[in-house]
Amino acid sequence: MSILTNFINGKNNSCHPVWFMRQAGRYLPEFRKIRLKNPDFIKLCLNSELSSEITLQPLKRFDLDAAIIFSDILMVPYGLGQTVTFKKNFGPVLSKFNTKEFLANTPNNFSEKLKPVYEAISKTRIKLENRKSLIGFVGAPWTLLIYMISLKTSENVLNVEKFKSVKININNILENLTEYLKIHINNQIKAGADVIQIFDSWASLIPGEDINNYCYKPNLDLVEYCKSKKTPVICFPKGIKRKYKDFVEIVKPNVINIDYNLDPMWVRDNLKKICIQGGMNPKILFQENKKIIKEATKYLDAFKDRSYIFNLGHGLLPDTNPDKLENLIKFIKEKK
Ligand code: 1CP
Repeated sequence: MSILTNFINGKNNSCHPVWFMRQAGRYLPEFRKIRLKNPDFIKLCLNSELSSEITLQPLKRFDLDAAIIFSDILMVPYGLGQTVTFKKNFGPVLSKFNTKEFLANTPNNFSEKLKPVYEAISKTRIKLENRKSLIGFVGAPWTLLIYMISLKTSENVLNVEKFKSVKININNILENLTEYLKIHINNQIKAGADVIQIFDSWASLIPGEDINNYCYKPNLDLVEYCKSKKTPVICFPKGIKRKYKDFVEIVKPNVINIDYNLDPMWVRDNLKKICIQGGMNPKILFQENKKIIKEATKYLDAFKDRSYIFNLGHGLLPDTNPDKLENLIKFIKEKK
């Protein structure tokens, strides 16, 4: 078993494992070099040789305990037939999604379209040291829907008009999406992923009265699915504030990734008996090393008697200096 799975299962908790969301990406010059030659992001994700190479880039540089497969949560909408492009300085743009058609039909080439993702996982698993984890992931159904039917405005708030116009169908769409996500999770596990992370990056946009149906329920369904496959699962319901407590009690993932808006002391006292991951604001990495270490220590101290996986409260930002990350990783590793 890998360091991370052992740790999550409560074996050898004498150190804090370390990995970073978006550790494979734009802050690394070696990634930017590949990206420059591959302007189509989806095509790059479907190039199993290159996506495996990119996955391993951060592990060549740093003493990390896990790799996360270089892919994207939007590969699922792609697998379901949407075209996905990335507009510079704007973000993802998806073609129109016909929800009625989605509910009526079964796209049968879903796994086939995503095959290169699974091949990338298999290739990476072979090259990765045995004791290192390979993390597979999915976007939670609500977060995918946000992108699939443009449910948020460019100011990152819920598009209320749009939301009202589709509300009647949302439960059904989320349930349908969940079935495809299970297929995607299972394919990743079969290919060699030994941990799954579920990103609910836009859970904060769910109106209060709908949090159970749109967040807890679909996450629970996916968590139970991962558990049935004997694969540890990490949840990240970003931005739901103190509802993290209900989330943990209802969904019961193996690990909960906290975001940077949560006070680590509140987390320690309220999210009990669960392995915690992350928390530090990725913007801290723009400060000088001393300040970075001070902030990291805040998290290590808060969780010193707990199972704690070091990570951030959201993904690494593109302007992060890799040297500062290296310094931070060395510090965490020496703290053991
Ligand atoms: O070079 C580029 O322009 C592409 C930038 C990029 C990268 C490196 C995108 C576009 N996606 C990724 C990879 C990616 N995305 C990974 C790879 C593994 C790793 O973490 O190293 C993962 C796990 C994701 C997951 C993802 N994609 C999320 C969930 C996590 C989060 O950041 O909240 C979301 C919301 C997306 C959508 C997405 N993909 C890319 C963009 C620009 C966006 C929009 C949101 C954003 O700007 O972060």
